[in-house]
Amino acid sequence: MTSTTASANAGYSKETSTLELTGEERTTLEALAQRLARVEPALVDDQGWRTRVRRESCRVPSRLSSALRDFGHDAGTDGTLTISNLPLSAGELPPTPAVRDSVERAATVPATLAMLLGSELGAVVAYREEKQGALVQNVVPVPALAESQSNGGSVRLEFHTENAFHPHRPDFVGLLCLRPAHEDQVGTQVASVRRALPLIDEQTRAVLHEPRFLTEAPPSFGSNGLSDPKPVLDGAPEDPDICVDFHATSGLDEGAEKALVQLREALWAVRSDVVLRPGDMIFVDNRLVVHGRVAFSPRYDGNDRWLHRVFVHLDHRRSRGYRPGNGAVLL
Ligand SMILES: O=C(O)CCC(=O)C(=O)O
Ligand SMILES: [Fe+2]
Repeated sequence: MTSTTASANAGYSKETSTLELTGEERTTLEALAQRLARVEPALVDDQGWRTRVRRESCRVPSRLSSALRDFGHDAGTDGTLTISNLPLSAGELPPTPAVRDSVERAATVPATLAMLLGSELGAVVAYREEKQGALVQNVVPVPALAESQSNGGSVRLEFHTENAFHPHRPDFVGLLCLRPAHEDQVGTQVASVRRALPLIDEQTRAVLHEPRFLTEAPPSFGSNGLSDPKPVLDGAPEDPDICVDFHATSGLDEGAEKALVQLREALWAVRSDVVLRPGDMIFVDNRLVVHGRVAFSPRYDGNDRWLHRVFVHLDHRRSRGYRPGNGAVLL
């Protein structure tokens, strides 16, 4: 299902994409994922297994492959692609993990699906200092992290570009829902700079394009603090990329701080809440869209919200200097 929305005339695709698999497509994809999940050693982070998945990702149903290719070429006004009716059976899931740095190393059917879709879009990568460098990560509430600005938290998660401090941040972030939240309404929040830009005045846009902003790296990345000064908007003035983390980015001067406040207000005004249900996977273009999450109340009873997350790069070669041994894990 593809719906068309109005947008500023900046020459980019105006499509907002959602794709619901038919019963037949779901069955085809299920057979493919089940077959790959049995390929030895059936470990997501094993290079041989990943190569096999990448080679076979072209076998996903053709409408899905086309949607991913179109999205990778130009993510549209909203910069997201949501695929629904993926073959997941919530009944067969183990309890939701509730520990820090939880990851999925085994090639389960859901992990295989996340890898298949991510591989059809580009190169699935991870970061060594984050979630043990695992390619498929669990987004689950963790008691010790409840108040933190991390995906293990349950307070409101501020809008952010994923790994905004990193020179090779992901091009896309994929979130596959395995189990919904208790209230069934915890929303991932997304806001596209393509929608927000018309709400920002010319002068403020110019400030956002200047290298007057610092973004803090998490201590786990071995940083001694801050990035070099960078712009928050970059590229074509009428259709820029965005890179900002409203928890970690600050302006170097009062004008830059004010511009950040305006940017956040504009993004807030155009945000949408996406309530993921089991079998939904959203891909967010991390160059156009900031994401966050509303606050929620986990119970830590094994039935909490559970997502798998993958990161995708469009050009694997570009990050080679950050990938020891030419693997999939960046420093
Ligand atoms: O929980 C969510 O919906 C999003 C969390 C998040 O920002 C992430 O996992 O990168
Ligand atoms: Fe995130």
